[in-house]
Amino acid sequence: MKKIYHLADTHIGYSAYRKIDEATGLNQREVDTYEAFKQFVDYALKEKPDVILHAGDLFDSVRPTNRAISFVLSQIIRLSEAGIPFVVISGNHETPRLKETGNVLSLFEHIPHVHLVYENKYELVEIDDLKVHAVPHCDDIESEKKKIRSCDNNGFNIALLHASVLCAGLPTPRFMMHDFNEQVVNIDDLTNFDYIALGHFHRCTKVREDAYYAGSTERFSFNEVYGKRGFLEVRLRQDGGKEVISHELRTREMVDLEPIICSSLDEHEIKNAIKHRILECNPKEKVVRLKVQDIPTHIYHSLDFDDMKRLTRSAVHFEIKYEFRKNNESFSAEHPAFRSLHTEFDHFIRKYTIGAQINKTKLKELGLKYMQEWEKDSEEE
Ligand SMILES: [Mn+2]
Repeated sequence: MKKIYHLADTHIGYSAYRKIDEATGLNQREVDTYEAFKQFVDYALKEKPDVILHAGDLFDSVRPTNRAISFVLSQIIRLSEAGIPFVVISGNHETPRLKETGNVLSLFEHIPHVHLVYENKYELVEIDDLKVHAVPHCDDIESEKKKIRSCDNNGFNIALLHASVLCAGLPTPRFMMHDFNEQVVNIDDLTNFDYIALGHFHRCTKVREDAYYAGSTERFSFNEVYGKRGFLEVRLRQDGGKEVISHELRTREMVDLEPIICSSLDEHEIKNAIKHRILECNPKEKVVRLKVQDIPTHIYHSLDFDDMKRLTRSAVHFEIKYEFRKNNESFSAEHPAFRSLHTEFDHFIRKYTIGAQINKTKLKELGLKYMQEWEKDSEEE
């Protein structure tokens, strides 16, 4: 029996939002991605798989920081010292557009038991009786993939790719990330493999009986809220039997709250709904998004941003996204006292004589500019 760990899309070096991890002084989300990868390595050292396959996007960018590189190095060395073979292909995130830039993965050459595939072409990596047919992100992934031939011998054959895949029954590429330089590859001709280990799509997915996306080890956007994060354990038996087990990693909670639709709510109800949603989700240590849809601008301007800031302070990130109601500038008698600051100011300038030398248009522009700056500041604080 062969025990293989398949992971992908660790995106080391990613960082987001403003929250700083107190222990390290580093961006909290950057630390989170480190933690997820370290958890995986800890697990591997304990369970000792025969091989680890990383299906690309080990790093988040072509030029990760020294800190990110040094972190990955320390983890790869732990695996190397334990004698666990580690195969990694370059994904679209770390592959440079220009070859002369050089690939960051090349730094890990010469570490025992580490196999790096980043040369823009198909390569075969052999580890005992296991053949890993590796296709990194490359300019012409379709033709590189065609070079793969499963060698029918006594050993095991695995294909390792980083792309959005197409296959029979899936007429359109369904595993797109919509990020830069994304490649699409058809896997219909990849038959007679014991397993196809895929990277790029961040949600753990069985594409075909023999082909899986491991998914990412952390969440990198609100599109990735759903589904567990972790890695796959693939057990291949000599008789051709196979078992795929998913292992979840502990990651930070990311929540996309049910949007508040303001259409049929009055000002009081809108304010209550926002407060209620915030308290209800218990934002402590979480990454949260709340959409407030169809909110009239004058109500938005009367929100208590200081109070909302206080209520969401314990979150790693709490994002409130406002979508404003259109055509709401015709204020009826319903809300005479709650016109927005903008409207009041505009009204003031038009109605009153402010002095013969004052350019009203200029004054209005300046006033609006300061109000916008102030609003922006109070949102950012
Ligand atoms: Mn990718």
